[in-house]
Amino acid sequence: MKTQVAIIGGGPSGLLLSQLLHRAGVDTVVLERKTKDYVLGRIRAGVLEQGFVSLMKEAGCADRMERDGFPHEGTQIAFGETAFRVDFAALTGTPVMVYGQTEVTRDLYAAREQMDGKIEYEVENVTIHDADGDAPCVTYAVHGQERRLDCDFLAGCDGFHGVSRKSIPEDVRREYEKVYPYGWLGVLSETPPVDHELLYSNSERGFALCSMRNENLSRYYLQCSLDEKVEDWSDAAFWEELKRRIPQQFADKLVTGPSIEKSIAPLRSFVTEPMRWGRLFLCGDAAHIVPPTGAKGLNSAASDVHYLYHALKDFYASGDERGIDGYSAKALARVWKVERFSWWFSSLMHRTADQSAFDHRMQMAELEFLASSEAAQRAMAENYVGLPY
Ligand code: FAS
Ligand code: PHB
Repeated sequence: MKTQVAIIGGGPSGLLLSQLLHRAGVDTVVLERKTKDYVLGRIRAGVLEQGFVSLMKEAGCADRMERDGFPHEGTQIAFGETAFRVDFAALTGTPVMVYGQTEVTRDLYAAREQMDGKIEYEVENVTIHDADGDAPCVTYAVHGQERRLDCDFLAGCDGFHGVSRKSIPEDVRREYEKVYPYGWLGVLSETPPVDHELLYSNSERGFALCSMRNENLSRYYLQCSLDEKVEDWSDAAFWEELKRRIPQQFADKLVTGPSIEKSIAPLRSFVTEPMRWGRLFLCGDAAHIVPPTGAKGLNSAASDVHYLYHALKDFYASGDERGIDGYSAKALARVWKVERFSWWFSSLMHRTADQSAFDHRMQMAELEFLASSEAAQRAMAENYVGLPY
């Protein structure tokens, strides 16, 4: 089989890139390791930057998001019993969109199917060949049947555990990593959100986040230690701890109920450079990971897709290679700013066992400054709503 762009990974990055390129007349094939239902079963991001919303509109996939999504013009931040609001609309003129990654992925799959986009599921043994040559290809198997896909370019959209990044020779790759000494225990419950906006809370017992998917579907997170297991946490224990980590005014109105999903995610910051090797381009989690505190994982995948889509569209339209030659540097310039914000916000909101009394005072002073300074809140808001592409 032959295509113009072989896309490895059928998560949000791969699907969005495939949809955008298809609408621009560029042929793609998406190779996905899992089934569609498995991919849709993942509970992940919940907050989209305006840039992502615009990209979904450009891809012709934003109708349901615009109908069912919730524009949020601010967020609440709490430390101890103090809570304050960062007003995105007043400080930046831009809201964010609360709409789950699961729904984004559902919309993208629906759009691909509507355009008869080529997606191969349950692929195995995906191997990239000749990425640094002129005739790259991918070999793989489906239900034991060996296949080969010849292509002009390869997009590695296969996430942190995929094969694309590792296909770049170790002596070419430079990797940067910070592993955080805590994880996030997440719960999804069919209960009304505790407030109409998100609440990020730094308490002496640890971080908590109150988020949502819709008026009767709430998403909550608690900072947890890396040796904890989901089975260590009953629903009752989770709700009890959450109430102790948010200001009383919110705890008093928290509506609890049975969890319909419960999981623990480790937190890391990670970047690989370069994001291009020959005809292979890395996108999204295949190239970089952020702690979810700043809601940037999915959103930085979107900016990579934006850059790569325009680069490949220009190449096929006019042979212009400036976009593909500049892709890695351009994507990484934004990635590193997103990494900084995600690291900063995580460091500000989480407590660690090795935190000295001085470190704690610094954290409290930074929160007091953020609570009282419009300039500090504007800087935070500019990063949270999304830096320009
Ligand atoms: P993805 O990992 O989503 O998709 C990669 C796809 O490639 C997967 O479908 C995988 O099955 C497939 N694949 C892997 N190896 C393959 C192979 N060899 N061959 C073919 N296919 C292969 N971000 C936020 O903004 N907020 C959050 O709260 C948040 N929570 C998260 C929780 C968890 C547990 C994780 C892991 C991530 C979370 N993220 C969050 C980040 C997440 O949303 C990612 O940024 C987003 O999924 C990135 O999308 P992709 O780059 O498409 O990678
Ligand atoms: C979520 O709703 O899953 C979510 C929202 C904001 C974050 C992280 C996760 O910063």
